[in-house]
Amino acid sequence: MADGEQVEGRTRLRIYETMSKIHQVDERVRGLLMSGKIAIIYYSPRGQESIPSAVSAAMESDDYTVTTYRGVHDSISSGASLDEILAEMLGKATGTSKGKGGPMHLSDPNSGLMVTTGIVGGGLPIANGIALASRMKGLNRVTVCYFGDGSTNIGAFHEALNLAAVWDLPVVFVCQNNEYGEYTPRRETQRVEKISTRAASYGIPGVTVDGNDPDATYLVAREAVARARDGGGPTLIEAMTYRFMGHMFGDQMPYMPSDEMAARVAEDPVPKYRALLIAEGAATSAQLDEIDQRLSAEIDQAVERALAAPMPAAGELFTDVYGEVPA
Ligand SMILES: Cc1ncc(C[n+]2csc(CCOP(=O)(O)OP(=O)(O)O)c2C)c(N)n1
Ligand SMILES: [Mg+2]
Repeated sequence: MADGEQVEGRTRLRIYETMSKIHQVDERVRGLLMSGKIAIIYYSPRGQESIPSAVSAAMESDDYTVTTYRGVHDSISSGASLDEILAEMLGKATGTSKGKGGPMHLSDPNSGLMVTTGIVGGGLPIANGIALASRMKGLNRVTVCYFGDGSTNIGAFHEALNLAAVWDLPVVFVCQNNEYGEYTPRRETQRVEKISTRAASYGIPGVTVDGNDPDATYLVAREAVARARDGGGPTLIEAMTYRFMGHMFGDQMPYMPSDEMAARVAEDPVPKYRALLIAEGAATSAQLDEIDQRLSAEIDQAVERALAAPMPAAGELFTDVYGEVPA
């Protein structure tokens, strides 16, 4: 990345649009939960919108995404259909996996959203496999694998980084470091200051970036994606961020200091990026309002369709589960 390089206006608008979409979808989902209209397990990505919005702007549309239970932001960024994402979260027949996956298992291979896993650290070895398959098939697609800071204490993280390094796999490992794993602050489970330093153990580049700065994140991701595509192997990106809603919906967050939370919420990446784009003349406030309103209408319709969609029929229980339905 060239020092002081500016991100193109078009790319910045695309990033803003994805951030706004994630933000608004999250608000709708939490609204439905609070009103009791739906009852699902939900891990809000609120506060982390910027990371996949920026990273996906550096990807090609047929590149692959692997993510976790806290992954609705990553899924939206991957380009998967919002209708299908929402329907799957509600267990409906019109969802990405016809309602059999649920909120923790969103996958839509047609749009490159390959895996969402609830197994902490479980996505990394799978990302390696997808990257290897892409290379063997000569597809030249890059796999972006998102995971949390807590995942970097799991053996699979270390094994996957090592294997990706020795095989020069076209993977970009993106750690969304939100400073907490479930109900435990990171400093109680790791001695390393920066998770990116762990890349040195495997001989690959490791970069820490402010994940709530979309421009900086985009530039770092663009370099890592290009390196992976050109056969240069994997990169570990540590994108610094914060969770505004705790671990899962309903978390009262007693273990998160309120002054720490207040300071981070004051730096909310969504309004901050909006203000930056306006201040730098990259967009007018009317232009951004128009984007927000268009998305709002789209999301309302997608929510209505997901709510109205049918549940899977009982007779579908074994469809897509077994090659041959057991007697
Ligand atoms: C292998 C495994 N161990 C433990 C858990 C329980 N668990 C679920 S989420 C979580 C915290 C993970 O933290 P992090 O990787 O930082 O992701 P975040 O939730 O902050 O996005 C844990 C320990 C799990 N799902 N899988
Ligand atoms: Mg975390």
